[in-house]
Parts: sequence; C-alpha cells; structure tokens
Amino acid sequence: MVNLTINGIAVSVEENKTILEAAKHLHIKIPTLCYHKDLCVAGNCRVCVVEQVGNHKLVASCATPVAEGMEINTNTLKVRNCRKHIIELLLTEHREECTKCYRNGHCELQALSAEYQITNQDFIDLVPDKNYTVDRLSPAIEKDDSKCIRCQRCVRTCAEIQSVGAIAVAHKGSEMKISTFFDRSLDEVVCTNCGQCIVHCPTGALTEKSYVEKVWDALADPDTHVIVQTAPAVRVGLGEELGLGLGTRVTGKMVSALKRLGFDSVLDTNFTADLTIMEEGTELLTRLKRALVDDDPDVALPMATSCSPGWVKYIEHKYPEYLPNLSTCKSPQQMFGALAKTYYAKNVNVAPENIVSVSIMPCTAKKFEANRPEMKDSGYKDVDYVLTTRELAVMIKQAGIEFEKLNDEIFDSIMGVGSGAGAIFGATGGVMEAALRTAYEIVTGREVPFDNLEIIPVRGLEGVKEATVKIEGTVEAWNFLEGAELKCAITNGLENAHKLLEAIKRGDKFYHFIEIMACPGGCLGGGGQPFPVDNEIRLQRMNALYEEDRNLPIRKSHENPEIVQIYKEFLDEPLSHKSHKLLHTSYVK
Ligand code: HC0
Repeated sequence: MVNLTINGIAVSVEENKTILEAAKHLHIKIPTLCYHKDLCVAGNCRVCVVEQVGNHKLVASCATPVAEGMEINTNTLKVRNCRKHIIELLLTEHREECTKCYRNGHCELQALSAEYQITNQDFIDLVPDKNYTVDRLSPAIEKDDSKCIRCQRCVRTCAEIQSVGAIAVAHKGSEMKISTFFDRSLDEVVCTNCGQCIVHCPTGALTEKSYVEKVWDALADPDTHVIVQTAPAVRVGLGEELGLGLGTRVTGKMVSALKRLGFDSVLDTNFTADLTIMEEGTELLTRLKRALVDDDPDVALPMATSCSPGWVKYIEHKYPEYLPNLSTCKSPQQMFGALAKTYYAKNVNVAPENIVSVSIMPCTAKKFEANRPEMKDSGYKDVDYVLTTRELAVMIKQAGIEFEKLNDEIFDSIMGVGSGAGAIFGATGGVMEAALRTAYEIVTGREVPFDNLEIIPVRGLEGVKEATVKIEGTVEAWNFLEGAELKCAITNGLENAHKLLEAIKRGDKFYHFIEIMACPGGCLGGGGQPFPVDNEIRLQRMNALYEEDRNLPIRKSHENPEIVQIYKEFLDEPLSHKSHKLLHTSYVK
C-alpha cells in the first residue's frame, strides 16, 4: 500500500493507483474530461490538475501515480485558476450554442463551465475562424467538429474497445482535429455505427441522427397506423433518463408512456427475439447435422449470431471470409419489421402501406440496419424509423408525461408477448442462454441442466466467456448428438470479437456456436442508452434484465404462445419457405 495525504487527509491505496483514484477514496471529486473509466489514460485535457505540496507543481491527477509520502492539494487558488483557464480555452474553440445543442443538460463541458462559473471570454480573439465540418450523411451518427474538444475519448473508444479505428487524430497543433480516412463521411468509412463514440464523447460533437420529428409527424397523421416495438435493453435504461435509479425496470411504465404518446399498437421486440431463437436454433442444429452426419465440408462452423448490426458491419469490413459463419437470421428488429407489414397487417386488417413501423432501440447501429437496402422483404421498408432510448425519453418529456407516476400497462397483441429468454437478449450472453434453453430441450426433451434455467457460465461482463454443454440422452430425431459436447463462446465489444476471431483463425480455439455483441455488456451498454456509462452501470442494467427474466411467466422461447401461434397460422415451421423469405437474409463484403 502507498500512503499519501490529499488536502491534509491521510489515505492508503494500492500501488499503481493514480491521484484521481486515491481522491475518490476520500470522496473528493476532481473534474475530468479526457478521462473515462473504460479507456486508457490520455492525460491530454489537464482539467484534472492538482498541486503538489512543496514544489507547487501542477500535475494531471488522472495520469500521475501515487507515491509514498506524497502531499497533494486539490483545491488551491492555483489549481482553481488553472482549471478555469483550461475550461475557458476549451470554450473558446467550442461552438457555444448550448440551448440548441443535442447534449444540452448532458454535456460535461457545459457542466464544468457552470461549476466554475465561466462568464468571461478572455481568450476569444486567440482563435481564428475555422471551417468546421459537420457530417450528417450517416443514417445513424452525426459528427460536428465545432463541438469537439479534442479529448480523444472517441478515438480511444473506436480503437481500444471496438478495434475499428474509423476515427483518428489528424494534423497537429491548432489544426489538430478528429477525422476519418481522407476526412470522408462516417457513412463512407469502416464505421460500424455502434455509437460507442457517442456515449464516450463528453460534448455534442458526436450524436445520433434523430428521427423524433419524423415519428411525431407520423403520430399526427390520421391516415397512418403507427406501431412501435421496444428492444429488450430499453426497459432497463429508459428510467435513468427520466429520473429513476440506475437499471430500474420500467417495462410497464414504458408501455404506458408509449400508449399516451399515441402509438396505435405497442409491441415487443422480445417476441421476435423468441422467434430468432426458433429460427437460429434450428439453423444451428441443421448445420451440426450437416457437419456431423453428412460430413459436408462446406458447412461453416462456428455459427455466429447475426443480431447485432454493429457486429455484422464489422465482419463485413474486417473479416469477410467469415461471412458464411453468420447465421442467416435477420435481427429481431428486422424480423419484427418484416412481420409487421405482413402477418400483423393481415391480422389487424390494415393495409401495409399505411403502417409506420417504429422501433425503440438502445443502439445507433439499428438505425443503419433499418436503412439497409436488403431490409424490404415485406414489400415495403420493414422498419421505418429507429429511435434510441434517449430519443424516446425526449418524446416522453416533450409530451409532458410524468413518467415515474405512470401505472404499469401491458403490451398489445399480437407480437406483444415475449419470454424471459427474449428479455435477456439485451445482456451479453443472453442470446446464447436463450438458444441453449430451447435447443437443449428440443434435442433431449429435458430442460438445460442448470438451476432455475440460469446458465451462469455465459453471464457477466468478461470480454470472452466460454461454455461447454454436454448432450446426454437425446430424443430420436437428434440421436446423432448423443454425448456431443457443444462448445460455445460469447464476446462483447468488437475488440474482444477481434481477439476471438483471431484465436479461431489460428486454430487455437474451436467452437460450434459463438455469440457476438458489438457493445460492451451487450445491448444494455449500447450507443443509444442514457449517459453516462461504465461497468458499474452496465452491471446494474444487466441484473435488472435477469430479474425481468425471473419474473416472467414464460422463460423459454418455444413456450411463448404467440410463437406457437405464428408458426401455426403463418410461418408453418422454422426455416420454412416463408421464414426464409421474411426472416432470413445474407450479407456480402
Ligand atoms: Fe439488442 Fe436485439 S438484443 S440487438 O442488443 O438479438 O439494439 O436490447 O433489440 O434486434 O431482441 C439492440 C437490445 C435488440 C435485436 C433483440 C437482438
């Protein structure tokens, strides 16, 4: 342990801790901007400066390790003035239009400016007029350089967490900016649209493309039938944006709010998450049969999940040789869209051209996915508009709904019933757990051999998780799997996906089935979820999703009565001709 004093108070912390971390032990808050718990230390904004007693040196507390006998002051005149000047300088280069800014009220620079009562503009003449770029071409993410403070949190996020590198530092000195390959639009580079840069950006330099006004227009149009689907992870994030505690489960209030907003039908993506399990589980078993019984050399294993659009774009850009390994299943969002304008339209007797299909997602890549040209199998654009969790919160506030006072309501039908297996899709490992609950039971006729259906090895925030499920005692149709050991792996965050794929490529690892989610923690940590985010917050949302599962009456996808109904009335069976047409797709480089 290392002993030091901060503001005259003694503290002992482990070696290799920083002054910033030591101060936290004493509940002393030091302001930061370029620092983020998820990222490596950059130490470039210097707003976290503190003063060393004795030599009066100012040091960046986020980047300075503690030392034995160190004496630090965090609140001297020199420290305060220095921080104030740094904030003033940042504001000088930052286009101040707080009242019109997307991050108004959620901006870390704005908060610091308020905290330090910045009222003067002493440095305004130092900065020449600049030609800032505002990139609005992507259907998912907007980038406004005039709001950028060059802290590089986005750059580190894209490289460290996502292994994508779509954005990087370009030029030097006063010309330095965060740019893309040849300064092209995010729509034209390797960006996966995951939006992790947005949730790690302290200001409004990176934001989602908003479709709030389009949805208000649709709701106001008497000739449209506007339906909404809500993703699993929204129900454990939305409350944070509306004054409730971290990871509060707000499913019933969310449904109630959506009804008050005027949606004609409030439905659940968890329904198509269950449907995905039926289709993807059958696809996996079919691939296993081809590999194990037919000795088919062309069958691609491991089969990889395909429901995370950031991951799909990543594999298209970076590992196209593994595209045959992707499950042909569309994501639950897109399955829902295709069914909304076919199965649902027929059931409620509404012309599909009059249906506007909206989805609420914790994800910005879902906006890109809905705009992919291949996502029109219903004969129309399957999903018209995608809103993030944050955008839904904006609509609820604009409508004057006192969210925390709402009573719980239930989803409409049809396509409004989801199982607990569908709910846990929002957490890393959830798709795997849901698939195993169903596939194991189909193959053996018995429940998975885990207490209370909870497959613990696939749970948690670790980057790469592995599980082996031994199949013992099969029903007749699946005798070839008797004694087989199904090897699975789960990753979250694209850097971890990269590591896993490299291990598979080298031949170090072999799996039958892998689940990959683009965002840390899975969708619950998606780029469309409320600010801020770190692992403690992700864990709270994750626990809430598992609680949601435990509290639902149906916890296995194949037992969802609406799933049984859709196969009986419309799809016939998993991987049927109709399923293939509406629920499956293929991706190319
Ligand atoms: Fe997800 Fe999904 S679980 S990707 O993370 O599979 O966004 O929440 O909606 O589609 O269901 C996101 C979350 C979804 C889809 C589902 C999947």
